Amino acid sequence: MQSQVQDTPERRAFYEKIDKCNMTALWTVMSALITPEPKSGCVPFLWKFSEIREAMLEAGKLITAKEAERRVLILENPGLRGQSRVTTSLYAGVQLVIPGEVAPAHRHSQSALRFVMEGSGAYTAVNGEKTRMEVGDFVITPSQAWHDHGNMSDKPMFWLDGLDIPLVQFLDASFVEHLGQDEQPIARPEGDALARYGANMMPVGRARGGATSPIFNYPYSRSREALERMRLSGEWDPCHGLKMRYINPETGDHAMPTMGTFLQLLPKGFTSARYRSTDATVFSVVEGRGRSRIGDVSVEWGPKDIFVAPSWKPIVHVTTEDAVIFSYSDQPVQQKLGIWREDRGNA
Ligand code: 1HN
Repeated sequence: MQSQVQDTPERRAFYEKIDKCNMTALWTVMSALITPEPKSGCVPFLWKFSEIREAMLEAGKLITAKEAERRVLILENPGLRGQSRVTTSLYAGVQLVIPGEVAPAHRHSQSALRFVMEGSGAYTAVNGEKTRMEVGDFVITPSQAWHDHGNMSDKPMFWLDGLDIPLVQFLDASFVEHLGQDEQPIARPEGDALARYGANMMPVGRARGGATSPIFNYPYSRSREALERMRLSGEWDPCHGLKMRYINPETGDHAMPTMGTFLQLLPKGFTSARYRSTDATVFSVVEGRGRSRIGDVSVEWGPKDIFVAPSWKPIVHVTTEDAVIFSYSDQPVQQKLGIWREDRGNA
């Protein structure tokens, strides 16, 4: 590290003088601005689903989804408390929709992802189309898309919400509107988007070309089947096992412009090669058990647990069962800015 610039009475007097003019000498802060490696308040942490679930059911007795607008408990990184952040750039929360409830229609500039943890058959409507959700489904609400949720099933539904809130906040680009009715008008039959864009084909005609994938529900049944097929080849990545990136079928780019989303299979008894990257990542376990060493912290995980790895902290996963893990990060943003870095060691 660069040595600290010497303080002298003359210099200190100068700093105080320019301070009154809203100026600061770069040489007094430079080493904090450009660090040799990422330096983050974000720390590794794991939330047990059993604890989340219990708190959520208690919240369910305290407030309706309608009054709350969204009944969500925010997962706050212990190193970033009070900021509604799970990582420096991203938000995570767990949402509960009880049978018979609706979360009213609104839209905002923040993009949102849902990853279903428990329940079956609750729906979300996005841009005039409804989709019923099952465990492991990855569902997208693009920036400025109207969305409302409802649960016509007979069981509570829990899902993980991932949003780019801190990123949008940083850019001072937040807008929200309320539709003024619980449910948005439905204009397309259920399954329309997946039929148009989810069959390795796309409609011929006027180009759509949005920043977000036109598919807004990537069903777990399909993604899981792909992973199971792939394992037959036995081609495991030393760092990631079998890791798939959700894509926008129109472009091959990430499914969402601000959040990269992934699903990976790690077989029983797998120890991953040490890996680090500059995109702090939120992991949501679907199946299986194991533990992960993140920097010098160890977390033990099972189904539905959620854990977070900060930027550039080395990660090693060890499984005791076949495991399937969903994850998201700000990787697409960093890649577009040309600053994303990964370190696979020698793997
Ligand atoms: C939001 O719109 C949802 O639509 C969930 O389900 C969580 C957190 C902050 C701001 C908006 C949703 C949210 C949110």
